[in-house]
Amino acid sequence: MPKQILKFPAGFLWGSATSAYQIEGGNTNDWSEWEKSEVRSNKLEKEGKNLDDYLCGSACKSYELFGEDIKCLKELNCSAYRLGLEWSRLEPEAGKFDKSAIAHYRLILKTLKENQIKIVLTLWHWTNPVWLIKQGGWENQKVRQYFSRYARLIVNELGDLVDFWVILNEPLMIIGHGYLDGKFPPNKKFNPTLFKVIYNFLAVHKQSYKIIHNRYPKARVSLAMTTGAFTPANIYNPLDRLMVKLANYFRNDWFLNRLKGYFDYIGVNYYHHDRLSWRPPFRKNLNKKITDLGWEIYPAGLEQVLKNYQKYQKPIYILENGIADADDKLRPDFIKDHLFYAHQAIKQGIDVRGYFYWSLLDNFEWAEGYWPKFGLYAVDRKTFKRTARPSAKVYAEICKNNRVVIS
Ligand code: IFM
Repeated sequence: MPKQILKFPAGFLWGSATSAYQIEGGNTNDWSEWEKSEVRSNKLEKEGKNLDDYLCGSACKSYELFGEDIKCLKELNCSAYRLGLEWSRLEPEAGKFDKSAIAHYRLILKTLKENQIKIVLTLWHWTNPVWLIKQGGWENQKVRQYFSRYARLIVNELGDLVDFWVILNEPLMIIGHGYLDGKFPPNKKFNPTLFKVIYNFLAVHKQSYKIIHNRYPKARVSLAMTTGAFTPANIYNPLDRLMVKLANYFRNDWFLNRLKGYFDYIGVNYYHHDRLSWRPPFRKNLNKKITDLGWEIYPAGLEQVLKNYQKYQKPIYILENGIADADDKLRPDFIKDHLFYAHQAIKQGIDVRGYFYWSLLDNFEWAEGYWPKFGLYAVDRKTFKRTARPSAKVYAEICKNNRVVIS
């Protein structure tokens, strides 16, 4: 292939993404409690796993070491950072907010601003205060009232520093893993309460959208969608093609359609591609190239997802895209190849305005623990020292020059 230089539009945001629980350390919430539960430890023991690798514990100590993280962002020439707040830290008891936690988050956000880094702030990225879980968590309608109280606090205390809001991160992942396959807390399998949870997610999103907009009418508010690209296993088979239509609708559109009028941009998280067949086992991936987690690498799927979202006529930000690749052998091309397809979308007039690599640091990958390495920076689990991987240099060049060189 001849060398290509892909210029991105002026003002395109280049960033990296993290979430509070996965990097902060020292949190107590539904996840930390589940990680320590007997059921969980027995299962891990049976599988011969080292329990410590599956306890979030100190994570990357980013609550204290946020200055180090900002140094990494500067080294990467990032113009934006997507980070999250930990609800359980801010409201450790129902209705009682921790002033020092608010002040601490304010300090983090102010330091980002002083470093000319735009802030994309996530209010909820899967973890919940224990007091909420004791009342039924997201299955209880009261979550609507509780989340509004939390959202109001954030708007009042931190809202002046936020550039982009993400109310909920990938709510449908919690439906899939929390209520269908049981991999994530509350570990329910094929449980019909998932419908209550979905409707509470929708209501919470709408309410929070209004709360933010009442105070900041020009705010840019959305959610991060867990998207998927689907292709038929046999393009000539109408049933395979029907499967693709259904999968695309339920994964990418159904939830968003219900929020029309309540998002100012679309937040895209893209990791997954599936070749679908109407016959069990339904998924027939070729898996020519896979990540350490076994996920098929399919950069063209990003263009497909972006094209699908054009119909909403809103700016699109790719809020997560990344790879578990401990050897860092695949990551440089992974990033460039995905950006190639993002650029293809832009060339066709799709309004893509930013890209955030997941993740800045190796962090706690939920039920998988610490072994998957998504970071542009490796984190030493004893000293917490951050070390740039070679791919960090590749990404830093892209961010600095606002272009990708494909050779
Ligand atoms: O680590 C997660 C993140 O919390 C949500 N999106 C997918 C990432 C990789 O699995």
